[in-house]
Amino acid sequence: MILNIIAAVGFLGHLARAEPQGPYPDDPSPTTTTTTTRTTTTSATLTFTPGPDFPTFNGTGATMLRFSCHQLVIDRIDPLVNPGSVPSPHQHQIVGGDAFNASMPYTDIAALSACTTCSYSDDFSNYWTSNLYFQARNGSYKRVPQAPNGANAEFFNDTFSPYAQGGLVAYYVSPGQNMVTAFQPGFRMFFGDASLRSKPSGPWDLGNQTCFRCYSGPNFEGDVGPPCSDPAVDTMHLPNKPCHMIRSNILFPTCWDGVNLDSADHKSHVAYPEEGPHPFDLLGIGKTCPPSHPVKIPQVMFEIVWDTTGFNDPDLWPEDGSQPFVLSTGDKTGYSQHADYVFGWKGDALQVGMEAGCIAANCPGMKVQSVEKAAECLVPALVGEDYSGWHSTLPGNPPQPPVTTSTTASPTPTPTGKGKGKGKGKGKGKGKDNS
Ligand SMILES: *[C@@H]1O[C@H](CO)[C@@H](O)[C@H](O)[C@H]1NC(C)=O
Ligand SMILES: *[C@@H]1O[C@H](CO)[C@@H](O)[C@H](O)[C@H]1NC(C)=O
Ligand SMILES: *[C@@H]1O[C@H](CO)[C@@H](O)[C@H](O)[C@H]1NC(C)=O
Ligand SMILES: *[C@@H]1O[C@H](CO)[C@@H](O)[C@H](O)[C@H]1NC(C)=O
Ligand SMILES: CC(=O)N[C@H]1CO[C@H](CO)[C@@H](O)[C@@H]1O
Repeated sequence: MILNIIAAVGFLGHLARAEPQGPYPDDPSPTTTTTTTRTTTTSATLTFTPGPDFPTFNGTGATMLRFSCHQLVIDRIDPLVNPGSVPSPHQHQIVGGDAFNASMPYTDIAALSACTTCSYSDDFSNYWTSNLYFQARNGSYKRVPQAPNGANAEFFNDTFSPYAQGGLVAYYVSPGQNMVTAFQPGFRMFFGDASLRSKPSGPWDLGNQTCFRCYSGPNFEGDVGPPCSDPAVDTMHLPNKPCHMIRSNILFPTCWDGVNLDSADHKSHVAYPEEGPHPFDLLGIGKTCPPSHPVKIPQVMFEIVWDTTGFNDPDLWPEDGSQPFVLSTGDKTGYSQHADYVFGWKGDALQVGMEAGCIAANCPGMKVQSVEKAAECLVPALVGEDYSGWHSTLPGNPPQPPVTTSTTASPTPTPTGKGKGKGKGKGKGKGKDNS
């Protein structure tokens, strides 16, 4: 069964490349009792039950909620790392409930929200990440548009993701029934370090927790396996060659101390399993949570796709052979990619979802809304910078760490500059791609 599931994950990638169509869940008359077996290139087999309502990994009870959240706002605030700062040091793209604000109380966010941009309409959480910019040879920056992640939409019975504007795809994984505990109201966590400019040194290699995938062609070509699993297409740094699109995947730790909704660094109340960070393989969340963090929580992953096709003219790329993309942190390496999570599912909706035994965007017992409805949910930008067209600096001209910075000692971004930092050399820390 384990092999079957691993193969299944790879198999999802094959679906995007127009494999012969099978009895997928939205076929008009699914054969409810037929088990479909497919052979993959790994020579393991995939066994899934196509109907009647949703795809499952047969017999395992594993759940993978996979759903999109449309853009809520793009703004330079960060209620987790820089609460109350308007503006915060760098720009984010934000999705989820409309209770999002420059600071957010440790209460039930769902109760404060009137709407959400997520397709699971009981999810009023807020999720945010940095944006990607292109830097032209003359030094000017332009934001790289996001692309909807329509890959495998049929398999997931997902009528939302292919039409979402901006935002991200969120994943919540449980390896089986009653195996994870949903987050509590007020819970929040952070992954990454906005000041990193080189591969982090630390107890774990985080290469299977954050990566960029370089698609080799249209229609998600090159999507050959689970995120951060294939060194041929996945790198922890920004790809050093032109890609059709670039996808960023960021995974959160899967163990919680069971007590604290947050911690000073927004990280130490959660932890990795004793055997190390669990890759995204649908097998779940790791075998053994450490005694300090005994509670298994769902494995949460964010996925963002940027359409870089408009920026791949070699004449526009830097003459020194480096790559031209830069995160809104001011980082050309990609190592500063980070993700912010503020839990806000209504009532027990997330726990119900984690027991659904379902791998889809429409799991049983869970409320969904249309992408049109989700798009109506907006919050005003508090800083309100113009981020369209060309700009001589990134929003906030984020202060750059020294070129040699390579540390995990300081887990939170160091800037407290509240948008100052004008006149800092933005040329620092760039140059060739690390690898
Ligand atoms: C697919 O999703 C729609 C909602 O978008 C739902 O009404 C329908 O029942 C789902 N179909 C299957 C086969 O799961
Ligand atoms: C955001 O916070 C400010 C200051 O506390 C408050 O006045 C405002 O109503 C909040 N907005 C939302 C949408 O909660
Ligand atoms: C910088 O280069 C870009 C891309 O060639 C161009 O569109 C933009 O107008 C230039 N900006 C300035 C200030 O020259
Ligand atoms: C993921 O990373 C952890 C920590 O380095 C490692 O123990 C584990 O083997 C990795 N998993 C895979 C599938 O590479
Ligand atoms: C091995 C196993 O669990 N098989 C199950 C696959 O799914 C069908 C339909 O739900 C069940 O009837 C089988 O028992």
